[in-house]
Amino acid sequence: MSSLRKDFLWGGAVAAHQLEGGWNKGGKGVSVADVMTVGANGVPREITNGVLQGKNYPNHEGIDFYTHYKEDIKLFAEMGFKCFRTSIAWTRIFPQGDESEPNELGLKFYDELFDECLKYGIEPVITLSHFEMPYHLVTEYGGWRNRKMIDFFVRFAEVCFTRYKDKVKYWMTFNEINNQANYNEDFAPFTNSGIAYQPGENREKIMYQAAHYELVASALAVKIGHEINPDFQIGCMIAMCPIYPLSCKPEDMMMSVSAMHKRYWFTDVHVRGYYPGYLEKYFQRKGFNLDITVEDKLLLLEGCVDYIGFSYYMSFTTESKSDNPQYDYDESKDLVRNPYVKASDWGWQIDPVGLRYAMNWFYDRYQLPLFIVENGFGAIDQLNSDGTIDDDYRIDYLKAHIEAMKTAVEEDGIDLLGYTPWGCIDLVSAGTGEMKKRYGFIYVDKDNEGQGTLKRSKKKSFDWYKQVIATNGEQL
Ligand code: BGP
Repeated sequence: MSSLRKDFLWGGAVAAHQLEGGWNKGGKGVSVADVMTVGANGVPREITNGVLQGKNYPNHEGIDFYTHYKEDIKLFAEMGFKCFRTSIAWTRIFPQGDESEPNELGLKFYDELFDECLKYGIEPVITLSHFEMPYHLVTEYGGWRNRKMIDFFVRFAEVCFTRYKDKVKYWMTFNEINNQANYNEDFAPFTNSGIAYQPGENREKIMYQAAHYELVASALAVKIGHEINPDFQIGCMIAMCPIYPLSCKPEDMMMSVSAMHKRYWFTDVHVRGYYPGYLEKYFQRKGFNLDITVEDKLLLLEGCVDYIGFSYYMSFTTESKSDNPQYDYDESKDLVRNPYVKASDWGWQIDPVGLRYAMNWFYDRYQLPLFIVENGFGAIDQLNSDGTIDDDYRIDYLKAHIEAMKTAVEEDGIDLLGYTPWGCIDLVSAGTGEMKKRYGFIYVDKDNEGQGTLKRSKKKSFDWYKQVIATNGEQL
């Protein structure tokens, strides 16, 4: 007998801008993702000035899910998916972001997509904002550094909730909202917040302000969503990389506590509806006078999330430094290599035990149902001479993580809604913009230069995952 719920939501996860393609079809506007270059060979991705330069933008075609979605969902159904996590491209619904009326063609696309899922009994699990805000909102308003964004986002959320209220039950507001905690990296904050930092600006303060507006927008969306359909389950989406102390030295332990605060305070606000004391003290210490009104605070309390969606790929490790007595953790310089775990080709530390740890951390702190909405192994797949792919490394990674997840349910009593491995079909990488970092059970014939037939084929992991779902996780 499986320890997992009978209605456990096995499935897979993707995001609109990483697979749909059709970047200018059906009245779609230009999103932030549409103007980001490829970051091959460790070169960071860049936001251009919006001048579009052909093949520098692999997501423009993606894997053309926009026209292949029926074929792809049929393959997901064959694996036995109970749910499918994707996002709604904001720019399909509001091409510029600030229009008063939505784009009917965009709305229709998702109607058809969700109907196609439901035809097979696959429940759509929907992220509203997954790294793809309208580019116009960046150039015209400065992205989330501007309070006006709250209205634009909430309007978008309301239109989606109203239109799909009978087709979608599980929602998430902002993908990996806490990735911007690393404000020194241009990529992460930009995609989450649409902020292009100017030289000499206090990035940290801007990040906290932008995050506050996002959290208010999220809370307002949750509140409105529950009014539109009380059965909605609306969650947050947190990028969870637990941050261990490098040693049992008390100072290292404190550094880890502080690092967890810095990276996961977003969850405190989403779940509890108010700012944690440690962050208020931090703002005071730093002299950050943020625009946080009494009305905002009330809204935060009224829009607490129903569950915690999170991604888990790896764990981090940190250590204390003698010149940092207040443990002011900065993600861009305070991470160290964990000597006990191996890493992927992209340096992501592989740590299945960390998933169990993370689940316990969330559940002890919040007692809300959890949903693992991303987990997976990005690798360069090699084709055999007959075109097949033996991705045993992917199976090994997923198997170890599913085992850890099951232990957390079985032995630690954690309430887990589902598991949707990332990139269930090959797609464009968010971190690099490339095709070669693949996660899928389904291979898509397209290379880094954008060449290929887009033909879909099953990898070895396809049948493996099918059997995992069929046995509700018993046969791994
Ligand atoms: C998460 C994002 C996804 C996805 C995944 C893998 O951070 O939510 O969009 O891309 O990571 O990352 P990458 O594509 O860089 O391998």
